[in-house]
Parts: sequence; C-alpha cells; structure tokens
Amino acid sequence: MRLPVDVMVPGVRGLFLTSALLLGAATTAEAQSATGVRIDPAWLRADAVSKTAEFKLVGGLTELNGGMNFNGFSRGALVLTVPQGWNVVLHFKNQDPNLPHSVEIIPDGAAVPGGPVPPAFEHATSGRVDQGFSAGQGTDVRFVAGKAGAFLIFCAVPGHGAAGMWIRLAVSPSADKPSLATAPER
Ligand SMILES: [Cu+2]
Repeated sequence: MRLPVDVMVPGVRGLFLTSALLLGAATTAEAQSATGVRIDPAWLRADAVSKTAEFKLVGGLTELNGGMNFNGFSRGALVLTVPQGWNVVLHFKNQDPNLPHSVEIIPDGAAVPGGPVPPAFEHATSGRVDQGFSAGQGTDVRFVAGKAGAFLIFCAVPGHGAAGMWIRLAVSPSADKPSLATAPER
C-alpha cells in the first residue's frame, strides 16, 4: 500500500534527524586525543559563500608528545577535511612554553621529513620554518587547496615532524563543507 506523500516525508525527515543525532553523539564520544583533548567546534569556521575554511591551529596546546602536538593531537590523530578549491586560513599560534614550532602543508609520503621541505601548495607555510615561533607568537597561513589528496599539517622545526608533530589535511573532491575528525595515530 502506498502512503500519501505528506505522510511519508515527515517520517523520512524524522529518520534522518535521528541518524544525524546518533552520529553526532558517536563523534563526540570518540573525538578525544590520548591526553583527553576533545575537538572544539570553535576551532573551525566555514564560509560557504567565499569558500573559506578558517582553522585555529595551536602548537603545543597540551604537554602531549613533549609539547610537539597541534591542538593536543599528534601523529595524524586529527584530520581537517576541506573541499577541493576552497581557501584555507590557518590561524597558527604557538602556546608551547618550551619549544618553538612552525607549520607547513606537505604531501603525505612514506616517511615524515626531518625538517623543512617545499610546501604542497603555494604559500602553505608559516615562514620561519627552521627556527619556528616561540610561545605566544604565530601567524596566519593562507593558501588555496587546489589539488585533492592527503597532506600533513607538519611542524618543520628540525626533528619535530619526525617525532610526531603532524596532523592531517584531506582535500576532498566530494566534500561540500570543511570538517574536523579524529583518526588513529600512525
Ligand atoms: Cu614543532
């Protein structure tokens, strides 16, 4: 028996809403790093009109990995996904009282480099990549995520990236908006 459309549609919407709520709950429960840092929704802002993703990127937010973390995550445990072709602004600041840090977007290769390498996108670097920024310092990094693929948000201060100071950037040809998620460490 066919149901009238005006009966079916609210039912479908109800199902969709329930699934979305369940998914949201699961994400919240899993969005926690080894030291208990959770994804803060305020880290990421998206403007669909200007196709701009703004991400608050904090070096040494916690003591995880001797301070060699971004936003309390290391070794790829946090993933920023942006749609291909969007503008990306990293509001980078170092909060580590002990170590300087920098940031570069680099390709996701077999081995994490031991120091600075050419960035994967033009301008996708904080500058001062070797010496880094000391506590309380930072800069905005602006680039266009022009090619799809897997990339690292990497600290180029020698030794830091190889010691685990990197998270992930996924540039997606199919995503319609930016998002943040956790992932297993590598
Ligand atoms: Cu560093």
